Amino acid sequence: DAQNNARKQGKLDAKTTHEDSAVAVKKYEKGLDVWIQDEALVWVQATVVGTMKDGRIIVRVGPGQDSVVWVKGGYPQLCGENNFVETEDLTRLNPLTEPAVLHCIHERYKQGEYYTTAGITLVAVNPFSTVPSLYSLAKIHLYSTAQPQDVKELPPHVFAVAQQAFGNLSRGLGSQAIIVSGESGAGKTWTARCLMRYLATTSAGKRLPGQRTPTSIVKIEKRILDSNPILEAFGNAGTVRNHNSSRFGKFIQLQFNRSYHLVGASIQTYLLEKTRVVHQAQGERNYHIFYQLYHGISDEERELLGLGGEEEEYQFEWLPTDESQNDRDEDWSSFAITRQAMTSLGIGKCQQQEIFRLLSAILHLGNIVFNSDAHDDGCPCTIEEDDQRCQQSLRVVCSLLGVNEDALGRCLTYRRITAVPGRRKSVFMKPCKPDECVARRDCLAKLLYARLFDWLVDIINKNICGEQAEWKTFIGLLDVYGFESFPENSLEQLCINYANEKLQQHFVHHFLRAQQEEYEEEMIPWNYCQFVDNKDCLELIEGKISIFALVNEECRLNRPSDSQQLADRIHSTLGESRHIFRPKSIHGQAAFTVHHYADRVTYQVHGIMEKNKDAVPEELVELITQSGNKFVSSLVGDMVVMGDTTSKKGRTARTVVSKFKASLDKLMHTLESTSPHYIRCIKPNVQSRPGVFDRRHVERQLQACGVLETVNISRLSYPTRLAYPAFLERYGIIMRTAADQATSSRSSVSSLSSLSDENLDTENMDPQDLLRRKNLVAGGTPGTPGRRRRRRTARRTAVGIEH
Ligand code: AOV
Ligand code: MG
Repeated sequence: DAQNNARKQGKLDAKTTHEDSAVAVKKYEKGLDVWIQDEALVWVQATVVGTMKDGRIIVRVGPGQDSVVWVKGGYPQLCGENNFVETEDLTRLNPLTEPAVLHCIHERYKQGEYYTTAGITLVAVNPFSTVPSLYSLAKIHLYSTAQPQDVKELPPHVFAVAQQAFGNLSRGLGSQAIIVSGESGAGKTWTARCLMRYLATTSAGKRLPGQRTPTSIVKIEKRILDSNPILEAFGNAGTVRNHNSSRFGKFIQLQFNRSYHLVGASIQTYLLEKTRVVHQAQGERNYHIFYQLYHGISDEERELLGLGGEEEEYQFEWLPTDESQNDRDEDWSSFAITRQAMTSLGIGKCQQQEIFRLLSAILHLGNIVFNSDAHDDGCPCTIEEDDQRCQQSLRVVCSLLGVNEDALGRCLTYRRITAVPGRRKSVFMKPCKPDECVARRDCLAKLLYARLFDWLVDIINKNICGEQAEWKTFIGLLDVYGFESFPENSLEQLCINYANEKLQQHFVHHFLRAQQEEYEEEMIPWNYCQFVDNKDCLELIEGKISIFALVNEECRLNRPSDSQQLADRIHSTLGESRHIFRPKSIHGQAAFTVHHYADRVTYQVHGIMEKNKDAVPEELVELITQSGNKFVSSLVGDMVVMGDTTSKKGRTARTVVSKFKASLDKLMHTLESTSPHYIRCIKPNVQSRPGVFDRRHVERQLQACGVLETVNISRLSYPTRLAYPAFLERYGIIMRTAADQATSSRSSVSSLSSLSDENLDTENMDPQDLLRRKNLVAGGTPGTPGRRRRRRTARRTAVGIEH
């Protein structure tokens, strides 16, 4: 399997594979413990009974080792001797293999150990239950008071990562970044919150004895922490995967002054999922804030906002209730927290009312429906007059938004067409079809909500940002959506997966650099240039001639979108790349499959161009700009409309992918200036239940978040590291004479690692033990490429055993 993977990635040539398989078959001697693949458990332990001439291996599996299996293909991997529960760092597994990694995380999970280190990464498994001792004050104290050199020795924990970052910062090592990734519901936001709380609390505590934390610092800490409930109320929603799913990406910079006090912060957000405001899939909810407002508002306010009186309650199309996720009391108490946080962040009572009015207007917009029969008769579409709820909502929307009923009606049911026949420009209004009216209504709601969200982020930033002169360094916390692959994938998934490719590239570079430095320090020759990163895949997505470029060009041409034509252009222009191909399963459909580092994902072209243009009709923007409500009109004040791409002010409206790429480039640039730390969050089961560990699901995530890829890269170099004395203690028994062991540990190890069968002291050993030791010394994992290409090399403090 490892060979197949490596070959796919071009890391292994056919010759090496052939040589390795011959060696591999020879090595499966009787009695050896191995991992074999299993449908449900991914890998199970088995014992070799014998090998067949045709290369098949006979193994025994099962609790009593009672069932015998012939293993074809996919060579079993050696088990080695590991204490999985006590292995706090996956890279210390011996040998370091994919099954061992999965098994180790599982065994630790069973014992309530949710954190495990993987070299420079922390793997965090979501317990899906509150474990008070995990985040107690005592724990905070334990990590925050540890000496910098001792933090690494403490059990793996998010606090350890935070403390290392803070320790580096306060030792003058410059800005730091903690990159949290993982799939939806894996615990990224929870982890980011934990990190923020830890850093805010402990950095304020960093003062001389007897000195009090200045009030200004306490205030800024509170404000920074208060940004969380606001962003989560407006940017999180209940989905089928996570009842508190963040529908935007977030990078927070915690800013520190010369004395390493937290003096401010800034927040950058990425790609809010606007569609959710107007469309909620089965079993999903709209943004939390709508429910909080609906259930949390007082009766007097309820009437003022047009949300119904004490007795009557409006039903809103865009406020679906899902019984499993509905909790009025929680909405009520969360609303109090959101309001309190807004006040703390300088959003006064009046502004809060404006926000609530806007939210109510958006909800009412969803109840506006159109008279579809009219259009069939050749008459223009109108807002439904016979529907009482619709008419009432129309009045409420107009009153709350400060716009005229006729003007709104006209905007939603007519579109402006600018024609330039010859040299004369003429403008006329064309009645819209019912589905176009609905699209314009939805567009208005999305525009208002997205602008409100940006406005909130701006206000928060203004209130938490430290004076530029005051702060010197920062710790960045990145909480972005993890890799996504659904049955249907569109522009959102392409952007999300592109972001993950970028972060993976950043990780691989950092990881390889760290390895290179370590090898240099140990004077071990190792050339990391032979490892390919995901540059080609990134080039395919964002390069000069790329998917993004082709999609943008198609949008610029401003012609009716033709998905098939774009799909064909993508294939004919980029087909040379080994990262793109035509999907087999949905033949004939306009789609393309990208081979990402984590998995292959098929993207449907239909809808990509519209989403990329994200066009807002000028008429809608004008309507809002002319609103009698200053707050509402200010939201779109500086907007550039994607029409014929140039606004009056000469600025060009940019497409979604261009904006996203630019913001990501900026983020990568910022990350480059920091020392990164990585936390990979793992969701142990899809049902979000405590105590359930679905090995296949976890394996898939380890693959997607790059942990297994890291293991593979490690295996291609020196996956097993032992200090000389530990090596001798373990394998010294196979030295022929005691004199051999009496020399320096380094030279003993050197001669020991070049032993052959003839000079092994086999008579005094248990044959099983001898077999295991020989296999471990000679190269634990069969079938791993590169084993013979490199010399065995001893390290100054440890040995690197090539596999
Ligand atoms: P996400 O941020 O990774 O998903 P969250 O951080 O929202 O996931 O976590 C999902 C849920 O898991 C939380 O609401 C908690 O109930 C629970 N949880 C996570 N970590 C812990 C923990 N350490 N201890 C206890 N419970 C935890 V998404 O934003 O959907 O990509 O989009
Ligand atoms: Mg989240």
